[in-house]
Amino acid sequence: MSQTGNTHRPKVIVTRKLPDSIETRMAELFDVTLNLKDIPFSAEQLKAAAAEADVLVPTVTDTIDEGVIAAAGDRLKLIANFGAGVDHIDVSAAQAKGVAVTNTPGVLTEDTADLTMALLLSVPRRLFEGEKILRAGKWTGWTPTFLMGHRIEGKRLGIIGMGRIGQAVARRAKAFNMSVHYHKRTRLPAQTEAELEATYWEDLDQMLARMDIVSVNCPLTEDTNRLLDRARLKKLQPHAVIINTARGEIIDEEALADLIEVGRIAGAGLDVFAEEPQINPKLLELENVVLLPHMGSATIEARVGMGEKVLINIRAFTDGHRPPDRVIPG
Ligand code: 8YV
Repeated sequence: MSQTGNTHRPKVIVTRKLPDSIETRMAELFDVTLNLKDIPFSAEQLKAAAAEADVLVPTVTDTIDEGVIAAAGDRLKLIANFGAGVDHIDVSAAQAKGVAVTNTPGVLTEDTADLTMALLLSVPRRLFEGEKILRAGKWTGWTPTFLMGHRIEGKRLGIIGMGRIGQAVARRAKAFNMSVHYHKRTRLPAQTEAELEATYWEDLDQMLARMDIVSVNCPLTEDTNRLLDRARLKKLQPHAVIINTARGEIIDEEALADLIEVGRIAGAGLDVFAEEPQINPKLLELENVVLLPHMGSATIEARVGMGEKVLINIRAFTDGHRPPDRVIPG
């Protein structure tokens, strides 16, 4: 690897293969160890990396728990996560050990909102059912009643979590003439609410009972873990569809599959799962469920943007400044 001769280059360990342009810049700036083969680290490898690095760059596939943080020597000062969600990192344990955590918000907002809309359109319009039939050579031609789904326009969309991504979904939904509703811990400023033409529900159960489509766009925290448990899912109307591009753990997947199977919920579009990459087998059996492999931010633009954010956070931090995307324990 080429070196510029700077003697104070921080030791940075990256756990997964990142876009080439980001890796190249990392090599120019830092004493970096890349994972070009992209084989995920074991818990032991993570501990070893934490002990050896000044800066660790993990992703959603690395569990940075108390054990990993405890294994860090005095050297580790920053965990610069490649991704917005930090539910896989014990941020409190890091803070207690004097290790800062940063993430990459903002650069994946629009892409994740696009994917949310893609699922939101796919389930009611039965896109993947049609695709499957056609590819299987089972399409016998147009008929007046074949694959009838449901109209999107005029439907009520309930967004759970109205942060950056939730609001980007709301803007898109507005363009589709949907009626936007939301639930969030803290209500949006009146002006933002007015711009989005969004109706606030302080009580999630009340909102769920009234929606045609529900989109999960909140981070995974202790409070949102299994937020949509069996009892809550039962509040949905039988024609309702649920979309999740946030984190699988927010929904009780077993209950979701059961309720879809018996027709108590109409369908689901899921990009995230509680036990990735394992998928609950019951979900795989269901026709009216669209399942995607956690690809909300999978655009070249977003992934390069995320990498650039990681670079900026590391550079700011190691230059003695406050990194722009510091995560404070919630
Ligand atoms: C990322 C995500 O691809 O940023 C997030 O929180 O869920 C994904 O879009 C992943 O986290 C990368 O670590």
